[in-house]
Amino acid sequence: MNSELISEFKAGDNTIYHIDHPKFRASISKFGGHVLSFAPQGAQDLLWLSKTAKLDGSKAIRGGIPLCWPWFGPATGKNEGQPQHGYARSTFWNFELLEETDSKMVIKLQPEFSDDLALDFDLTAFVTLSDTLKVELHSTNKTSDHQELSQAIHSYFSIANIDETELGGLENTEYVCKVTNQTVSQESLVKLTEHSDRVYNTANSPILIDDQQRQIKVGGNNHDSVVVWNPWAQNAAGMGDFDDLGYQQMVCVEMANTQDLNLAAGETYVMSQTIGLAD
Ligand code: TA6
Repeated sequence: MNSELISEFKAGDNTIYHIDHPKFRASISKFGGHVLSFAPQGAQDLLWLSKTAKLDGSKAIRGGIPLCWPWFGPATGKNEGQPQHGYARSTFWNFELLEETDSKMVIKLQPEFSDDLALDFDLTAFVTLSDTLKVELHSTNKTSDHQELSQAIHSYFSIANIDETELGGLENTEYVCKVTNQTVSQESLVKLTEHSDRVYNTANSPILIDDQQRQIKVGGNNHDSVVVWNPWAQNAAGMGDFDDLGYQQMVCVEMANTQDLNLAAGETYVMSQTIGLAD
């Protein structure tokens, strides 16, 4: 990408682009098509990145915005035995700078999937950066039959302290707790106090992340679920790429499709997440 505002850095086999624009700062990895950091100018990073994340292309990057596609979670059915969360986050992507103005940048991203994967879908992503960040996934069913798609924009948000943080926008919904496999009603603000892995069956938007120091606004379009995750101490310590105390400064809020989304032959489906500081 050719811009005076973009500098390139190598990390092993990976290339990371750093952008310093009048409206924002960001970094994006070719490996995973993965936004690693994003901050409106004058603000602290909205995204959390593990201090022990692998950035060299050796494994999916822990933090920022991993893209879970063309399935979310464990591979099931005909995909059984393939990687959790699919292939998009562990593939190199090509970037094209579509637009650069004083107010924003638009980048088109396309994954270099191996033909051997014989995927049922094509994927193109668009990242629009200004004082907000929008990640948009365009999935096209390239087969001649209906195909099921699940996906998540699996964003790790940076917070001051999980013990001081509440999530708004999920009141009066239900979620499936993947820790206990129970369906639970969510009547008030979300406050996490232990390992939490929740799939809220809702298209609610925006979700507000309030850590008592700032509010991050997480909007979405065409999602049918909101996933909330914090591994907590024991699980964080058990992941080599998750710094042990990092769970105290992060929460995942993910726009996702987990409710049996089916695309007709040739159909394109667009799901997006937009993040920024609440006014
Ligand atoms: O989004 C929550 C989740 O599905 C959790 O179950 C947990 O597995 C998390 O994703 C991270 O998955 P990963 O494969 O990146 O370790």
